[in-house]
Order: sequence, then C-alpha cells, then structure tokens
Amino acid sequence: MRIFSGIQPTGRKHLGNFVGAIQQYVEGQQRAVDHGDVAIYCIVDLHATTVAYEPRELRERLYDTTAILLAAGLDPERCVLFRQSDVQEHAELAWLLCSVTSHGDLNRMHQFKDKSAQQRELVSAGLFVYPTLMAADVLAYRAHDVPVGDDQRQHVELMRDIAIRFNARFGAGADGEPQEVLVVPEHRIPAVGARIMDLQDPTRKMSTTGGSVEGTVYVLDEPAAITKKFKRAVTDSDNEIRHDRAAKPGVSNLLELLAVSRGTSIDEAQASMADARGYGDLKTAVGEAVIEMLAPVQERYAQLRHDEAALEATLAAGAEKARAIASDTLADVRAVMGVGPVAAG
Ligand code: AQP
Repeated sequence: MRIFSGIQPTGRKHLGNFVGAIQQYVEGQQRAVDHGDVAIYCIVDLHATTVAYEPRELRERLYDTTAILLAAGLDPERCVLFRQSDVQEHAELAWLLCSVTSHGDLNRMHQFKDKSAQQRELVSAGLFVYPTLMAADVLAYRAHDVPVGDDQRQHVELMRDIAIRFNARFGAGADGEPQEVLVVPEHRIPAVGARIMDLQDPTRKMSTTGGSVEGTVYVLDEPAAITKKFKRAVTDSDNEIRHDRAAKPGVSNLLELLAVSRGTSIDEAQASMADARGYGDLKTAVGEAVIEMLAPVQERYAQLRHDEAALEATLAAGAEKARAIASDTLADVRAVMGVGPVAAG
C-alpha cells in the first residue's frame, strides 16, 4: 500500500487543503508503514509554474508549505517529504507519458478550463499538460493510493487511463503477456470534507485562486480572524440546522467543518446543535472547533518556519529517498519504450 500525493506551494494553505489533503497525509503515513510500505508527499513546485507567478514568492511559499506539513504532523522519519523539482525524473517521465496521453482528454479537464479562463496574459502549454505531470508524479512511485480532495477526482481518473494505456502499449513481456510496468492508482477522497466550500459563496469550493478572502479560512489565520469569517458565513433563511448539501449548502458546509474539526460524524455534529438558538450558535461552535484544531499546528509552524536551512535539509533528505524509487521506475519505462541505450547487465 504505497501512498503518494502532491500539494502546490501556492498561496496560503486553507481549510480545504487542510481537511481534503493534509489531514489525510498525516493519517496515511502510519497506514503505509502498517502495510510495510511508505507514504510519499511532494511539494509540487513545477506545477506552480504553469500559471503567472513571482519566482521569489514561490520559494517563500515552498518553505511555508513545508513548515505547515511538518507542523500538521508529517514526520520525515516515517514518510518521504520532498520538493518535486529536486527529482528530475518527474519532468522526464511527464514527457514520456505525453506519448500515451490523449489531447482530447486533456481538453476535457475542468481545472484547465477554469484556470485558463483566469489567465490574463498567457495560457501556457504547461497548464494544459499539468495532468500529465501529475500522472508522472504518482506513477514514478508506483503508488496505489492517492489522497486528494474531490476537485482532483478527474485528474486521478486520467492518470489511471494513462497508466492503463502505457501498460497496454509498452508492457508486453517477452512471452507476449501484459506486464504492469506502471501501477494503476486509486484516489482516496475523504468521506467528510472532500469539498470544503467558500464561506461567502457555499456553492463554490474554497480555493487559493478562485475564492474570496473573507470566505477562505487560512491555516495560519489568527483566532480573531477565524471567528469573524465564520460569523459572516453565508447560510440561508429557514434557520434549521440540518445537513442537506443541495438545499442548504452554507449550513451543510458548517456542519461538515464542525464534524471534521471535532473528529466526529456529521450526524453527531448536527445532534450537538439540537439546542442551538439559531445559526449564530452554529457559527460560534464551528469557529471554536476550527481554532482548537489549528492551534497546535500554528504553534508548531511558528517554531519551524524561520529555520529555512533545516527545512532545506529535510527536503534534501526526502529527495534522496524519492529519487532512489523514481529512478528505478524511469529505468523500466525507458527500457520498455526503447529510449536511451540498452541497460547494462
Ligand atoms: N476546497 C477544498 N476542499 C477539499 N480539498 C481541497 N483541496 C483544494 N481545495 C479543496 C485539496 O488540496 C490539495 C492541494 O491542492 P493544490 O495542490 O491544488 O493546492 P492549492 O493550489 O492550494 O489548491 P486550490 O485552493 O484548490 O487551488 P486553486 O485555487 O489553484 O484551484 C488537493 O488534494 C486538493 O484536492
């Protein structure tokens, strides 16, 4: 049970990233060890170059993201944590996988449609082939399990298609039987919190690029800012605290956040609000639960963030372990694709 997931060093990490991805990463590192394998987490800086960005800011955000992941509970002794650009096999594999990636499939990706519409000066080719690089990230490690939020469902489907097509095209063994050169992975999307919504517009996902500052709770927000954002959260007018995503998106989002912050089910979160006097009580309860969940992360982040040399050392050690795995896969991929010299031995 090998786990792989990537997170971008863009923007400030928000509650959607925390619940949809980071909490799953922390849980996954022990699950992988229990299965005699490893969880591999990558800060995908190459992905961040596919839209307009500031080079100096990218490095700052990379350290921010590294420190948040460590503060949330990733333990480099138990998992592999590294920076994508430190392992060049990702870029090479992405190029090789382009040969089995359908242009039509890339054209159908929701994220490309959304993000290309946001670009003012240039829609880069990198943004278009982003899902192939993401496929390379996962397939390079022959990972089985990909923890992500619901917005990445389509990209994981595509990487499965790419792996299946690659094995069918290049995986015929000497006896003609198909070999699994690349592992076909599966997404792991959390049952609760897979799509945290913007507090100001609960029909849209909380997002780094597409949301509102008032509707986005950042992992590093001060408690007073968190309280204020929840107080102003958009709900509805019937004053009934009930989970129903279609009819009551704002209240349902708050109940989901209450559940994940307290580590309970949505039913339990709803039952705990049975005596509430109105939405004000729900908003106060969620704000308090989120502040409590984030407090230890913020405290630990403050201790870790300033020591960039230590963060670099952690990433470098992770990259060495990652490279050892990815280079093995690349050697197999090159061999079956007829790229480069015949391997010695
Ligand atoms: N609203 C969300 N609810 C649950 N999970 C979410 N994720 C993102 N938004 C939500 C999950 O977070 C992980 C990292 O995503 P990323 O690498 O794309 O980082 P990001 O740029 O910070 O994510 P955004 O906010 O989703 O970015 P934009 O605005 O650029 O689209 C992924 O597993 C993702 O599913």
